[in-house]
Amino acid sequence: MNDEQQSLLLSSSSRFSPPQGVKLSYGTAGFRADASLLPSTVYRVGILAALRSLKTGSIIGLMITASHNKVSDNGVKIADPNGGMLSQHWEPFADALANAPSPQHLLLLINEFVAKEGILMDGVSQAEVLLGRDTRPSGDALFEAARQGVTSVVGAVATDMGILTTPQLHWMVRARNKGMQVSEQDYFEQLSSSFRYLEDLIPAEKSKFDGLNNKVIVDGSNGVGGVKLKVLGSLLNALVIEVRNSSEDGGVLNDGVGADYVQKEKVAPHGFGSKDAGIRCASLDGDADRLVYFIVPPESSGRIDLVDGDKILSLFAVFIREQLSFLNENEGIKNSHQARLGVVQTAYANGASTNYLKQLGLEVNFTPTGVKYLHEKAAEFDIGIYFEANGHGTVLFSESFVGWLEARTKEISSGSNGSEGKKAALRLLAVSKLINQAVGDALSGLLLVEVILQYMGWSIHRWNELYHDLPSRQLKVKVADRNAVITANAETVVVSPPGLQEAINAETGKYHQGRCFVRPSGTEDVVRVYAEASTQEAADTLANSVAKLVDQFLGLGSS
Ligand code: G16
Repeated sequence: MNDEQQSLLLSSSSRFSPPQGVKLSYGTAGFRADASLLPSTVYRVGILAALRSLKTGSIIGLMITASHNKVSDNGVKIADPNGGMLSQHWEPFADALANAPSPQHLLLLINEFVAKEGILMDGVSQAEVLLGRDTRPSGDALFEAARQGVTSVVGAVATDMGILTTPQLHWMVRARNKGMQVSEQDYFEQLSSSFRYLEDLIPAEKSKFDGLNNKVIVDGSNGVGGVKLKVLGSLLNALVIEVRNSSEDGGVLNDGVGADYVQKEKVAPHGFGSKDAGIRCASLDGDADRLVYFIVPPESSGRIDLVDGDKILSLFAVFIREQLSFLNENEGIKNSHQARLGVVQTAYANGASTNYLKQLGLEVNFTPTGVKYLHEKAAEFDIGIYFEANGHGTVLFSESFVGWLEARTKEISSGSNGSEGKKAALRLLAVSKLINQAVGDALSGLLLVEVILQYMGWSIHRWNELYHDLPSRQLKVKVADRNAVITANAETVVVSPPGLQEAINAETGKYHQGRCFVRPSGTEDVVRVYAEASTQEAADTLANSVAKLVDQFLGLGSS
């Protein structure tokens, strides 16, 4: 690092002092904390993003959001060159940077890291970081911190992409690194045109898309997703998307609204009630990377029937499996290819969903919570579908399989245009363009759900009947140090503190179909408890008993 670079880093970092007495960690999805604690962290992540761009020779994304967290929180995460999450290999460096106590320590860390990674900070190499932020009021000031972080690396440029959903930024990073010049309009164009194309491929006799069925009402969590969904909806023909709780409506972000609230509490978000009975309803989270559906019953109890990420995964799996079988049955297609279809879930997946997927003959894999883990596993298949129960997920197509599909559609372009095999290949190709391949995206996920329901001629009730969820309950427990909980086996077993897992086992054993696990959250300062059992009462009691155990072993004495 030359003198000019050193003095630039020293002078800019002295403007962003780290908060005292706080240890920050990159966590499940980047750094998250009360926004007032974050300027120095966001500034330093700006430096990291610029270094990552120098190292990879590619464009990097930096998103300022705390997604489902309360509005006073904010956060920052990195999108890697392929649009996915930051390489886990760089997370320890991110942690060290965020917690460096002084500009001198920061400089030392950067010097060591660039030497180890062979990063050229010669002022000649160019770097570019795309910056996005959601609608949180703290976003503007943190954006400025990020911009100063990026530009304190000589040769690095920060490009303001404006207010975006998290998946839009990931999509743009991926597309830019594939050599495309992309704007937000291109994102909307790609999603809406693939959706319309898929609609055109629905056999006339299958579509029952009329009356109430052409409408979906979406809770935007008072965040960025609602506004973007309105734009997307205006580009569609038959589907009517009514958005409520958009950030323009004056409500508080994630407060009594949003996918996290709806999925965890299993109640209707603000603004929804028995008047909506019978209509498909959906909910996005604060930065629109999660999607769940729900049904409001006719009586106004506030309770809903939740159609969660597991059911979205199941719907996608049924559809894709059917298309693959058409492809394989089609005699016009040469070089028949047994595509490997795999699904990925976490321990939060309802046991009934896992049984259902296995009965379909699918390979079901489990990873720890966190899109970074699920995505990596799903990428091992020709088509990998991953979803967390909380509604975060997508479908990945391998490049070789997309190439194979493209070749097949050309091969059979003459003579058998209308064959189901060709249509299946065209449908799968359109799905690969509609669904966000970079990361889970509530907007593209919603369009895929909608077009598959049209294709199947299914109501949300029919979809919800694919299987019946086992009753479940999730709780949060405040503890002195959540990182004292260490888990193994995709977070299903506690290995520390000693004795806690045995106590959980003894409690779980009392319940028919009982299943329970605990894990430290990577986005909130809590330990999460998940319990499942044959009745709701039993699931609630099991969750409460285990929350008390967590409190006994680790707690503050107040579960
Ligand atoms: C993030 C991650 C998800 C994870 C969720 C909750 O979602 O991207 O993979 O499920 O946090 O994580 P935890 O239980 O560790 O707090 P989001 O939508 O908040 O970005």
